[in-house]
Amino acid sequence: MDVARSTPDDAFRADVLAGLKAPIPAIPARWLYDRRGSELFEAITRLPEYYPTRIETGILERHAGDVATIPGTGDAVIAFGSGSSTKTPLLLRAIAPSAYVPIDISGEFLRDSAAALQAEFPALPIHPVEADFMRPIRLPEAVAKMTKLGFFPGSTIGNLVPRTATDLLRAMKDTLGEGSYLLIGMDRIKDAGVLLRAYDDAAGVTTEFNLNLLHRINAELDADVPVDAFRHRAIWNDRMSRIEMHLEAVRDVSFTIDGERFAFARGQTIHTENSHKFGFRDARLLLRSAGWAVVGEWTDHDDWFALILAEAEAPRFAP
Ligand code: AVI
Repeated sequence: MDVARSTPDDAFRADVLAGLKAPIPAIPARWLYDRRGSELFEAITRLPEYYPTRIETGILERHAGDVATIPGTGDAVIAFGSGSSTKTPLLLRAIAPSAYVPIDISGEFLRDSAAALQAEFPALPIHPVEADFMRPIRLPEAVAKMTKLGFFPGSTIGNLVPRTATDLLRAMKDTLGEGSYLLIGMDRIKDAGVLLRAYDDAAGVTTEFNLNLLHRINAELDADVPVDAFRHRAIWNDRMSRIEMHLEAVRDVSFTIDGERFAFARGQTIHTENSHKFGFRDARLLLRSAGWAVVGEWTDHDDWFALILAEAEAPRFAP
């Protein structure tokens, strides 16, 4: 018997078609990260204008040892995402955990990065979990009784709107359990010029990253989007405290995707990503709204980026 199954392709098609028909056209940012998109994002992290990776790595170099001194942050490190090849080793070296659990929805990334880490830490038990961490996850039996430190660097939390960010932080709390800790990177609100340069670099790598979404639509869906009819735009939305990435039509344009016709007038945009930035209190309020109490915070000398340690609070009666 044939069983109807929805594939990632179906989800991509459905998101693109629905997103382009929406009153404010938008495509979920996760579709930016195919193989080429992930390579381009890696290239972005090395750009001179893109400060978050460099600064967060510096904070970890200076302060991972401070995290290790807090009791209960020692037994198992649970990484949400495959882990970064520089940041994760810095944390593992400082914490010296008894186990490491990377969680990622992409089995391929997970296996590659786990193998690379195993080579660097041959004695460390690594238990990769292929799963979507937006939902609570049952962790491997081997770490069930261990104290847990979740790790979510990169200010990836900023790519979610606050309502979804709260859902994710709650799911992380359910996954890790009461009394566990979360070490999370959050990018600060700062001068708009600095932010705009970080998301619209002189070498044009972020332009290529954004336009790659249109190439992906043409390659994977039955589509004929003229990529040269769009340009990358980064906007600082002060009211929402976020950088927005858009693809803006540079002329009137029409195209077909999967047999459906779309028309964009010159100047109309497709919203492709948000990157929220957080003031000192914003970060704490977001974490608190999901049951995480901040117990430590480390920043760089310009206060451009924060690495925050939070503890999963037990529910309590409140007035
Ligand atoms: C993955 N994420 C944290 C990046 C950011 O800064 O929001 C994605 C990115 N988009 C353009 N440049 C970087």
